[in-house]
Amino acid sequence: MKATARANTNIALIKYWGKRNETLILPMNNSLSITLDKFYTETTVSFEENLQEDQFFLNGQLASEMEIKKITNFLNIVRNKAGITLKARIDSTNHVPTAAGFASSASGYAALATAAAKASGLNLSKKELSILARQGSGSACRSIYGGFVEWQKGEMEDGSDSYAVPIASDWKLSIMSVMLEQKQKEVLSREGMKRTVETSPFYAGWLATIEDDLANIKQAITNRDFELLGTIAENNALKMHATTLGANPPFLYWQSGTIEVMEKVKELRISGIPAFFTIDAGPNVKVLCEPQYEEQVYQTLSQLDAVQEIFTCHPGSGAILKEGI
Ligand code: 2P0
Repeated sequence: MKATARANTNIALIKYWGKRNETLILPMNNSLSITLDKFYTETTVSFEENLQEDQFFLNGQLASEMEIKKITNFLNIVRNKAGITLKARIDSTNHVPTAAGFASSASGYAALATAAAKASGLNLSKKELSILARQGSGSACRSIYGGFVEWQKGEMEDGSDSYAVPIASDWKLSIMSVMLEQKQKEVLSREGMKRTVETSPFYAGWLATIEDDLANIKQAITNRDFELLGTIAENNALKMHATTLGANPPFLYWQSGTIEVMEKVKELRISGIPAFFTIDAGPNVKVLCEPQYEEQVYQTLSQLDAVQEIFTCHPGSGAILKEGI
């Protein structure tokens, strides 16, 4: 009863921001992401007879009690489904630079769901795996698939229609993760989105624009219209961050370096290089461009003092069980 899986991180172009059900992790809005090729989590799950409790080792270290509790809650969903009571040993390795601002919870829970389902004897479809991964961390449901992926929020109260679906496309965009010096501790995305839903008067405005953003960005993907894709993604990210300023207490994920990178991206556009930014729940900036401009974008952004490192990524594959299992 042992299995190993690998899942990549993803970056949202239309952001998931806000839950309508915190226990089942059901979102207020659809989101759309690209699964990346470079950063991933690899996880082995082994259900064993002689264990009294679940054990969770992250990067070779025994995880904190809080992390183990979260994992146990998640494994209880798997155990209930599989009709087993065995405790598990989990070994997880994050190949995600911790400060790069890529959510390792997305790759983490996508890999855990895939490995735990297999190890428990369940034979789940991709859709079922996406529903399962979602219950660990919302963005993880998108990492089950590769390339462009949409998380459909669904309408049902039990979450049975809230899962990710792949969007057929082999468009090879470049996603550059621009890493800045981490200055202060952020409001965790889970807390940040909750506070925004509950207190920000701008939240309704955010929700009102999602449908159009989604329709337009899907059109852009179909037509390989990079200008349109970038414009929608940049605008969507700015709207998400605007909601945080209206929250009570207010918060902002940006630092001065964040704005410097945003300005530089605009300068690149003025100089004729199509590049657009998106930002998640942290100060780092992800810059989108087409592969032929990668080098110029990299060189230009590297010159900024605030920039520590730039990781260039491309669309990658969905979660997989490792061979031999
Ligand atoms: C996203 N983020 O769509 C958005 C944009 C952050 C900003 O998904 O509470 O770690 O575990 O469901 O998935 C980060 O949120 O949150 C996230 P939970 P998650 O990528």
